[in-house]
Amino acid sequence: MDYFFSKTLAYKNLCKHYTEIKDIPMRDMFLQDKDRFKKFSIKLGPILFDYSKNRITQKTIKLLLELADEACLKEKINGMFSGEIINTTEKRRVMHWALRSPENEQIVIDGTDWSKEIHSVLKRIERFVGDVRSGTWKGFTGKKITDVVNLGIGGSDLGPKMVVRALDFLASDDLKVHFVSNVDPAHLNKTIKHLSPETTLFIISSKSFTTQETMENAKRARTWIVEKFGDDRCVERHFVAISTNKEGVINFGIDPKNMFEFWDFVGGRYSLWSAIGTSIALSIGFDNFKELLKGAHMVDNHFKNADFKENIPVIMGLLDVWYVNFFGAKSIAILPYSQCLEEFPNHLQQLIMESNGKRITTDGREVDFHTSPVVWGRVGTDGQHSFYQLLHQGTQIIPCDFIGFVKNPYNTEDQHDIFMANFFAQTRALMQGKDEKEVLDELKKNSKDAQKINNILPHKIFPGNRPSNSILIDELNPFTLGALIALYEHRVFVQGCIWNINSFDQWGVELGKRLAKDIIDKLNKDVMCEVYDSSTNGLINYYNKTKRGER
Ligand code: G6Q
Repeated sequence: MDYFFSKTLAYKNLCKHYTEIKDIPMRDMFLQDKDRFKKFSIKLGPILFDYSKNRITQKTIKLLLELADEACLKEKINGMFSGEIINTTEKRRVMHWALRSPENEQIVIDGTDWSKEIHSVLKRIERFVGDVRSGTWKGFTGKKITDVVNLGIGGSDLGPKMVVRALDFLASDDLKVHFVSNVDPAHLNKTIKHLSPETTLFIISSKSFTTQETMENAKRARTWIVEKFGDDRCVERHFVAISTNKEGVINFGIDPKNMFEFWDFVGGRYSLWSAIGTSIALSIGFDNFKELLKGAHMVDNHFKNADFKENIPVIMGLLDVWYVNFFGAKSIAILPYSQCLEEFPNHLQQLIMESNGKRITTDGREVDFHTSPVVWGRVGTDGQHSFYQLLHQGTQIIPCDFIGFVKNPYNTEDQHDIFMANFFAQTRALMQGKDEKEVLDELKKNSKDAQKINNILPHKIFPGNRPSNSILIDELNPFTLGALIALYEHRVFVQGCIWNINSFDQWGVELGKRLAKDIIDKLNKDVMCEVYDSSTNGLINYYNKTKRGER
């Protein structure tokens, strides 16, 4: 199939449609159609997805769906769910969805029933989690584990950390879960400062078991533990590994019986559902972890089976394309109205940008259009007192996702109402804006001074017409969180299919990693470094000299 996004008929039609629609204010669209909310919202179990505050008409959706057809989106979805090797540059299947399939659903590929493999690891994790939480698993000196430290980075950190923080209200009081990712020694030091080696268990989470940051932290953690007990046998009681690399785990000195495996068809940023989620299960219990998987599975079924018009990830992904490629949006903001989802924007940054921040199509051509937007965000209402100014009156179009819950897990109803009133107010204010006449009327009520009014008038105008999605969920629990994450995963897939890029490799992180390995040999040397450009040489030489105490 010779598919190139910007050469499609649908692209042409959308360009034309964009010129028809670009100046129409959403406030007029709402006035003209009382059913707009009904027409542009989708309910999926406990999730309401309202996309009516977008710069779209029914024709826009029709044209975007034509684009999906031209991109063979349906076939591509089926391809992922039937285990095709769609990560072509790494020659891998993409099967994170399989990790959340129920035990009775067979997933047979090349003669292997992956459901069996996956559930057998899950059962081992269940036993392990039960043992640690109940105190059956003991540290080297026979004490119960009170602190778990997950050592991992990128996909082996961001997802589990986000979930653990989000569901903290379900966490056991007797077992604290910490995350150390950075190779900055401060990260590990600050974390273990108040911990006791006797009651601390480290989980080395690394798909490859070669990642510099994680391995350095793991080595240092090992020293901390071994020095305390003066006996190598303590490693067995204080370290477990999660990886696809059994040999690496054994070489580190961890008995494979203390290793939980996963597979190369699970990408790092899609791995929280695998053994990489062990820290989640330790924190909230295995039954709750299963609920997380169930929520994601519900969304997998929805994505696979729902008509595209009613398919939340499909609509989300197409709207991203609409704004990035036709309105020229450069970024999207993720705005959870939930303190519990504090880490959600960070997780999505990796999920979206590492997946689709690319410029070469799956058939090796360079794109002549933009791909992934920059993803950023922060919980409301903190963001309101920080960057919302730019969202309302800045010069860029920044589509926003508002995410909130009807019930607050901390049961403080009145305060939660105040919180959610802000959510609803912001989406309305962004859409509606405040035009010159409205501002003028308001100013005239308070002052008769025409000069003063004229001076302040332009500053008080809000152009409005700023798009947002609202995702309103009945309550935050493992099931709904699993579903929410999976919605975004599939949204990313939809974007990738339309742009025809491989959302599952990440070659862009390689160059810097390699260079760092090269540069480490140049540090702490007496000879001047001269092999790089003058800036890099200059920085290295300054660092070496200053470290030696020279000026
Ligand atoms: C995610 C990326 C990347 C990866 C980390 C950690 O999709 O591949 O963020 O998760 O580099 O890799 P390891 O798990 O192999 O240590």
